[in-house]
Amino acid sequence: MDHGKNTQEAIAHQFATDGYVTGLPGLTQKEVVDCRNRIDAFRQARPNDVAWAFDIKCNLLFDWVYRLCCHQALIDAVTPMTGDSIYVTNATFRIKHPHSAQAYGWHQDSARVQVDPCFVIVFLALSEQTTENGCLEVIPGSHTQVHPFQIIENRDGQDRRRVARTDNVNTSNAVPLELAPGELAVFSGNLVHGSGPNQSDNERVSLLIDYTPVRSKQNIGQGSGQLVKGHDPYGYIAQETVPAGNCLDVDVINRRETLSKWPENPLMGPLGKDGVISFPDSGTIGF
Ligand SMILES: O=C(O)CCC(=O)C(=O)O
Repeated sequence: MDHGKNTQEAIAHQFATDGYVTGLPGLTQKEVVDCRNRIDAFRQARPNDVAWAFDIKCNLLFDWVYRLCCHQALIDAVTPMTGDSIYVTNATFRIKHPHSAQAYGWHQDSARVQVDPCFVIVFLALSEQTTENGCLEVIPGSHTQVHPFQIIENRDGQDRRRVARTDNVNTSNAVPLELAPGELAVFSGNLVHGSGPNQSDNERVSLLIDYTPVRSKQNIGQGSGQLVKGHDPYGYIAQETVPAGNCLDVDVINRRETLSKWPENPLMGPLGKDGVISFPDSGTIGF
């Protein structure tokens, strides 16, 4: 995608005001089908590994996910907001089966660990996203501060980890982000967002990717990421490696080492008093 200067400025302006932009072009239909085939092949081959492998930082596990994160259309979509030098600091699949209760209550991804300037999230539609199938919903303009929140276990969404949920959200101006397969929404990591269950007969498939400017600092701990564009003269963010293949043992061990070395990130939150590091992991591959 080649945004003209005016279009880029308009996108950056809308993002600054509302905290999101939506309906941007992303993948071709062929690229969507290729991605869906890879998802299905993994699910068929390793059904017991899906829950942890498609969760936190799956860009460290799958070479094809890493390549998607580097896709020019995605990089072009975030650059007006991040600037020219960017890390990918997370990618997670969010797949809702037909008629599943899987849902994400209202939250800000940056609630527990704040990042300044905040990361920008690409929501990549890998299927149609509709109100009926539980598309992403956002609260325009809610990205200017961190709102009070509670920590809960979200068994209907992110199994095996604790998450933040925003208190008393005024949902009267919530906007559902309906998208066609391949399209993108881009939103601030500070934006209040969530989504309901899938009440349709079709699967809702999406990938969320966090893009963090190289100049960003966390208020707690140190972030880590893959430098996907430009240069990093600051060194605030630790360098992650690129996956070797399609969730090979070496990739699993690498992700485990990365999450153990830099455990405090917006998804995992601050370390508790006990200092125990906990994240969804294979459990079947020993060091
Ligand atoms: O996929 C969705 O609808 C929302 C997912 C989400 O907000 C999250 O994983 O933090």
